[in-house]
Amino acid sequence: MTAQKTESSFDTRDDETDFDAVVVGAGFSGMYMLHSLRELGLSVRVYEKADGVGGTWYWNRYPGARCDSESHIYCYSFSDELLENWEWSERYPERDEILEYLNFAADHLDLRRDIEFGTEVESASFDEETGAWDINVEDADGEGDASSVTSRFFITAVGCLSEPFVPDFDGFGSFEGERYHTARWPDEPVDFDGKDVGVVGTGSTGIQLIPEVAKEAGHLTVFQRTPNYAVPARNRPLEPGEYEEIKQNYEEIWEDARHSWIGMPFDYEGYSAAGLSDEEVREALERRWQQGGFRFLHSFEDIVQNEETNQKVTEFVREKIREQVEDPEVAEKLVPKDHPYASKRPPMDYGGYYETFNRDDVSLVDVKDAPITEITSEGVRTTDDHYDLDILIFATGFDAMTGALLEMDIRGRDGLILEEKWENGPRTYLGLGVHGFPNMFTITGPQSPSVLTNMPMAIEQHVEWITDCVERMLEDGHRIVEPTEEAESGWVTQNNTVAEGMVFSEADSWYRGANVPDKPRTFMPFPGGLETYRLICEQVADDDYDGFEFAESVGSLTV
Ligand code: NA7
Repeated sequence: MTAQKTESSFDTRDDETDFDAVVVGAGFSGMYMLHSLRELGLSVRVYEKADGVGGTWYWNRYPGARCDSESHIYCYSFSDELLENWEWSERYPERDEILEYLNFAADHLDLRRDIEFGTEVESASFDEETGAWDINVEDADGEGDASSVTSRFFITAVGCLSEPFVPDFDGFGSFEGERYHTARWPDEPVDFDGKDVGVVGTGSTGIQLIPEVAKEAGHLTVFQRTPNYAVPARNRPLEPGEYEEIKQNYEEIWEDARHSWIGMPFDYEGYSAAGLSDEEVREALERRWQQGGFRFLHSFEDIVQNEETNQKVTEFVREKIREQVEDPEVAEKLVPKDHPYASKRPPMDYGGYYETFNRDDVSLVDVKDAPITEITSEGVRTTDDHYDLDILIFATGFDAMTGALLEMDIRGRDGLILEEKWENGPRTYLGLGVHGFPNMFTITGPQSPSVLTNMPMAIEQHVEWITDCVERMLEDGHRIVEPTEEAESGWVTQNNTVAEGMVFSEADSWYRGANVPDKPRTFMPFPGGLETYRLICEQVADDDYDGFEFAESVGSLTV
């Protein structure tokens, strides 16, 4: 691997570093970060573990994989050219189409020349003497030589759901059939025809996958620990002319999305269900249920803050689940009772998820009552029974938000190890930077809105904020930027306090690190909404980057 520094229009002072910025990851965020910094005149190198762009959408190629954000808002808004030259085919974009879109964007913006594919960042450490990051990279397949480069800025664009989580079941490796994790699905189609298939996990992924597998499998056994509240997505092809109309209104659509709660330009049915009659609530919810997808979450504005509203919505969804399942016993197993609606990430139903359990060739096994004790050579054993399987699929999610960051050995000033600093949970300022780690930015990092939003909106806001900050540094001749400890502590406290008052604290979710044993329990995304967050970030920048310290060298930081 060779490092080449291209000419920068700014005096970056240290022609000694190989790059002005190293970005880790070539999904939505890494691609836009590369483009933005290059526009600024910086030399940028992106390292990407996969053999192509796409991030999440490169890896998640399981049957039924689709984005829950509507396609017309699941794309970059920053480039009119990209918007004009692309057309989505369905209301929700299917995985292959998103990957095609990202490849189109990479070509259009001529990004590939600065991306090194099949290359994994192993470690990154900040060198106080040079004021630069030393970054060690390796071929992702473990073959080939390791090498290292230096860079002034180290920017993580690793995504929030990138590190697959597989429970540590006894006998895990002994299964002699085919075994898959949804986020590491093979390129070639898996043949389910006539096979006994088992799926562990009924989160958003399982709910997308299960109806698809059921169509082909000889018999499907679903191992469910916690039932979920799936709302119909109501996917459909976009009508002729529909996309043209969207294009004409894009300015307004983006404006609404940017200044919204979750990065989606949808109106609410009403402010609160509290105080409304049961009939009024029901009518409002029914309208939203028919619209489907995240529009349902927009039924009432206080849905995650107000217990009364939330209870009404929760009850409504429970009833809807019961209506779709013929066998009342199965229906009761599918109705969540231990957490309220939206306390976990609300999944979407694309293919008749609940009706799938009306099929004779699908069975539901409750592994909360009778947990999985072992994976055997022939299938899955629970405390109650053994299930013979030809194919076993883990739809068991991710070590979310921190997993991919901590996969790298990141060390800041004084050899501070990020994993040790985050021993009791992530600590960031605005989810953008970490005290002790100068010139490091974390796109959609913990304690930013990220997974609670339509991701491209959160990503664009972060990339643009980082770009402005870097530009300001270059203009003013600053070499180092780092959040202060005080600002970081304040932000962590604010994040936790806001979350405590919301419905999120009532579920053991991956938002809180609860799905991974021994992971610290702390609410990781910023729960206050994208618009509030955006205003805070703008205010910070307007106040001379309040909470960040700029310096000419590490030695002149006051920390
Ligand atoms: P999730 O939402 O974390 O779902 C994982 C599922 O796997 C969930 O049903 C878990 O049950 C189940 N699971 C995990 N460990 C076990 C064990 N040990 N036994 C049985 N079942 C288990 O991941 P997804 O991939 O579906 O979705 C992640 C996000 O990707 C999604 O929210 C979107 O934002 C996109 P549990 O609920 O923990 O009882």
